Amino acid sequence: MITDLAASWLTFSAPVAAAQAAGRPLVALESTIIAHGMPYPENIHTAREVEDLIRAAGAEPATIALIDGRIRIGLADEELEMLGRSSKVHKVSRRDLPAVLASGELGATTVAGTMICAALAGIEVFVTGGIGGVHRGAQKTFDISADLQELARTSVAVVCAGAKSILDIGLTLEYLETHGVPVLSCEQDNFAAFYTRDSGFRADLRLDDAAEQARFIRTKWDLGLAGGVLLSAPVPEASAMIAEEIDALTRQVLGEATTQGISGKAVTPFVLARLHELTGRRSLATNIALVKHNAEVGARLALALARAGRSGGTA
Ligand code: PSU
Ligand code: MN
Repeated sequence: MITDLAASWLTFSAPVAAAQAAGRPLVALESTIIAHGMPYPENIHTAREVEDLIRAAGAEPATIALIDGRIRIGLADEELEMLGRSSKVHKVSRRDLPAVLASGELGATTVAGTMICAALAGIEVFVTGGIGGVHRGAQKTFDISADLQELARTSVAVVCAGAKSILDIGLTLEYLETHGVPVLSCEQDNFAAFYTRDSGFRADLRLDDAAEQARFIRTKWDLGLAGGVLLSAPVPEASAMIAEEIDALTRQVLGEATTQGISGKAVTPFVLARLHELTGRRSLATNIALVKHNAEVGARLALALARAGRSGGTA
């Protein structure tokens, strides 16, 4: 349950507040993908297109960021623009939230950061591109995204196109299993691989229909099993990259990161930017396509959850 004290840090945009008051379904969106995941101006265009897709599907988008010492739920166009243009935006995960809020500086929320804020705001569905995960070589570096811990503890359904293939997907799924995070898939049996459709690993359960997904999620939370649910949707076929190509480039770029001493929270933005560069922006086009597709899947899920009611047995 959200405390009044926590709620006092939130500011809702007028459209989000109106949708919430009317009981219309909401879909949370992250801002790290805008500030650190894509170059300007594609980041802003994509953010707007994703919001429009969610509205067209009958839900209200709520892009989340930290601005002027407030957790902002729903952003105005100028604020999206500011996040997309500024080079001084913090990447905010669980660890960073208090410091960036207290400083009043600009913060873009990661999957973990956005899940925390969405849960505080009472939003059940969150759409992203790909989640963070266990990095390749984590046996040595201990680099495991805080996104995974957040999925274990915070009750938000996260729609993603799998985990970025820059990660160790097998270990990421092991970690999620250990922490009791259900991994659902739609449109295919296997967990998606971000730039490509097939990670080679099966999801726990395939549920294509949004009503079925909603019933699963309600059941989990009705039982008091706190924590997230991951829903994997593959990038549309026409926009997918060729696995061999992206894998080879990924290995190259991860090598560059090591040589240049890039570590911690800088790794993911570095790798994404280098891949965009090396593929002549084809990886960027794929990234945009998969986020837009996730927005449609997430909006359908938010509608189904709203139809199923907040709690109480069968849908
Ligand atoms: N997915 C994208 N682009 C991104 C990210 C995910 O398509 O930029 C971001 C998310 O915000 C995710 C973060 O939470 O990368 C993971 O960073 P790290 O590996 O440092 O935890
Ligand atoms: Mn990391």
